[in-house]
Formats: sequence, structure tokens, C-alpha cells
Amino acid sequence: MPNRQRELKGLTSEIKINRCYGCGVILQSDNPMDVGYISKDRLNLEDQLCERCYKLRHYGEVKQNSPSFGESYIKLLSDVNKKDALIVYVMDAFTIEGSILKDIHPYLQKNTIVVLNKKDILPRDFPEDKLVAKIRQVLKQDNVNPLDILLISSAKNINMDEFMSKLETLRKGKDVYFVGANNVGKSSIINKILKNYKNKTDKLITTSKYPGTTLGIIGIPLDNVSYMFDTPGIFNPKSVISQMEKEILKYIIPRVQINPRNYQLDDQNSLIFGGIARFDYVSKNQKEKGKCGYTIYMSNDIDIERTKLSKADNTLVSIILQNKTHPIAKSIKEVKDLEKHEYILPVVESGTINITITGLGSIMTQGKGQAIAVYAPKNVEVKIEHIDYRA
Ligand SMILES: Nc1nc2c(ncn2[C@@H]2O[C@H](COP(=O)(O)OP(=O)(O)OP(=O)(O)O)[C@@H](O)[C@H]2O)c(=O)[nH]1
Ligand SMILES: [Mg+2]
Repeated sequence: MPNRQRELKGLTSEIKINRCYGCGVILQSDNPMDVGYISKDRLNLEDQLCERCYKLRHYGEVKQNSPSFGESYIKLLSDVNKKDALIVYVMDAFTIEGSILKDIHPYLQKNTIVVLNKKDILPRDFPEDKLVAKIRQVLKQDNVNPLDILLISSAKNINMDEFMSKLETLRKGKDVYFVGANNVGKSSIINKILKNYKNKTDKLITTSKYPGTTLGIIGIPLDNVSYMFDTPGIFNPKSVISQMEKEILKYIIPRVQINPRNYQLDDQNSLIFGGIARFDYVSKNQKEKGKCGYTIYMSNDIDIERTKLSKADNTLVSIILQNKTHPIAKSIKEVKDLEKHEYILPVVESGTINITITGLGSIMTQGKGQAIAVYAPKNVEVKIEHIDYRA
């Protein structure tokens, strides 16, 4: 993408002239294979959609990836800091591990509000206050102390009024920038603001179930002197969402409320998640053998196959070959295509142990010193965490 992000004031007039209003990319009619393509006869009309946005909206088609965190993004964040604008750091309430972008934290030391979007996806009885406390703690380690942390759902219109009034108070008449990882719902939130509070439903920003939808910075007037800006989402390379092909992401990224799935496993048992990951319960601990409970929090569209550990390698191959599971990734045919992570879980008196496969979901259990293994797509981060709800 050409770097034409100069003066922010200049940017907004540039958008009016030759940027796609759907994704913010600069329009061009020279190369149909390049981003921002639009046919010549439409190029000079006002308020145009690039061909990619047009196809996304009408046929759900998508071609290329979004830009990653680079120099132009750093420049943008530095400018935002200089002009004391309000930053809305958007995260996906379910995929928190995939939403935390440590690279941008140095730029979020002031005037930042955190929004956890997609609240509607969280399972019933989810301890939301603990989630907020955990995020506050994680951010604090990087000296990020947000003015507020709000749980919302742009899709289901949950807490949008509260968010909007916070936004108005905290921005003090200044501009607002929405930043965050891919697919967390930045553009959807802005569209909701346009619909709810500006009564605008015509020129909405393009959103999609695929990451990498917004390609440039899009400025939308909030009043006569200030703007809110949508920005391209940043890829988190450690997330399943960045490692899997687009066709199966719509099954991996949850769209409706997660139904937790409970398993009482004997040791030497395995669970296979679609054709993309596997969990082995190897043994209980040095003193005991026997059953152990595991709860899986993943998109309801991911099939779970239970099998004996001794058969798990072959089962993975056969369910993929025979198309007996869902979703199946092109790059994964056998266990060798996955990366193995082995752990002895800690013994804990209270709380639970969460085993998170970034971008895919988590496996929750009591910490009893079990030996376990997780097979995840290559380069995807796996994390073990003790969560104590009494703390
Ligand atoms: N369930 C649910 N889905 C949501 C919510 N908000 C957005 N989505 C969905 O999440 C997907 C991504 O939304 P976008 O608004 O395109 O996300 P984005 O952060 O702008 O993505 P990029 O432009 O790629 O960075 C779409 O399928 C949305 O419909 C929500 O509150 N709940
Ligand atoms: Mg977007």
C-alpha cells in the first residue's frame, strides 16, 4: 500500500476525493490485481467503493491480506499521541490472547480506553468482571492504564449507549482513533455509532467475517471540528487467525454464543479439534491415575473427536482424509504438520487452569499436576494460566 498518510487534516480531504469509503484504500484504475482497483469510468465519481469492497459486500469474496504493523502505523500512533486524541483500543472479548498487541502498547500510555467487543459470544455465566480485571493487570505490566475498560457488543447493541457517552466525555472535543487486531470489530462499532447516533445508514464501512478488511485510515466527522478514524487491523502472527486460510476462518471465529463442551477424560485420551489441533490427557500425576474433567471453549462450529491417545495420530489422518471432521485446513494432513507443546500442569488449591490456543479457544481444567500435550498449528502460541476467581 502506498504510504500517503501525511497530515491527518490532509488525509480526510484525500478520503473524500480518491479513497474507497468502505476500506480506506487509495483508489486506482491501473492494475486490477492491486489493492484499490476500480474501473476507469468510475474512478472520478465521488464516494466510490473499490472492487474488493464491492465484491465483499455483494458476494462475500475476498482476495488479499491486510497490512501488518509497520512504520506507517508507528507514525500514525505517534501523531495521535502528539495531538492528544482519544484512542479506543478494541479487543475481541473471547479471543483476548489474540487481541493483545504488545507492539502498540508504548503508544497507549495516555488517553486510551479499552473496549472488549463481541460480549454476546461469551458463554453464559462468564465471569466478566474477572476478565476486565485480568486485562487491566496485563496492560499495567506495559504501563498502559486505560481510562476505562468496557464490555460491549456492536452486533447486539449491548452497552453502546454507555460506550458512546464515555467516548463523548473522555475525548474532550478531540479526534478518536479506533485501533486493534484484525477482526475484533472496529469497523462494526463505528458503523453502529453511525446508525445509532448519526442516523446514517448509507455509506457504511465494509466489515466482513475475514480479517484484513479495512486497508486504510477512514475519517468520519463526529462534529464540525473533530473526526473518528477507523484503522486497518493489525495481524497477530501468533494467532490461529493469521495462520489458517480464509475459507475456514468463518468456522474458527465464533459468531454466536459459545456453548462450553465438557469431557470427563480417562488418562491416555485425546480430543481432536476439527483438523486443526489436538489435546492429549497423558496422565493424572505421579500418585494417581484416572479421570479428569476438561471444558472446551471454542467456536460451536469446530467438531471435537474423542479418541484413545494410542490411536490419535491415525484418527487425525483418517478423519481429515474421509472428510469426517470440520473445519479442515489445507496445510494440515497429519500430526507432523502441527507443533507439539508438552506441559505438566501446576497443582492448585483453588481456581482453574486455562490452556489457551491463541485465536482458537481454551481448555479449562482443575490443576492437579496432569501431564498434557497440545498440538497446535505451527507458530501459534499456546499458553498455560492459573485463574483464581477468589483473587
Ligand atoms: N458476534 C459478534 N460479531 C461481531 C461483533 N462486532 C463485529 N462482529 C463481527 O466480527 C467480524 C469482523 O468485524 P469488522 O468490523 O470487519 O472487524 P475489524 O476489526 O474492522 O476488522 P479489520 O478491518 O480486518 O481490522 C464481522 O463478521 C462482524 O460481523 C459483535 O459484537 N458480536
Ligand atoms: Mg475494519
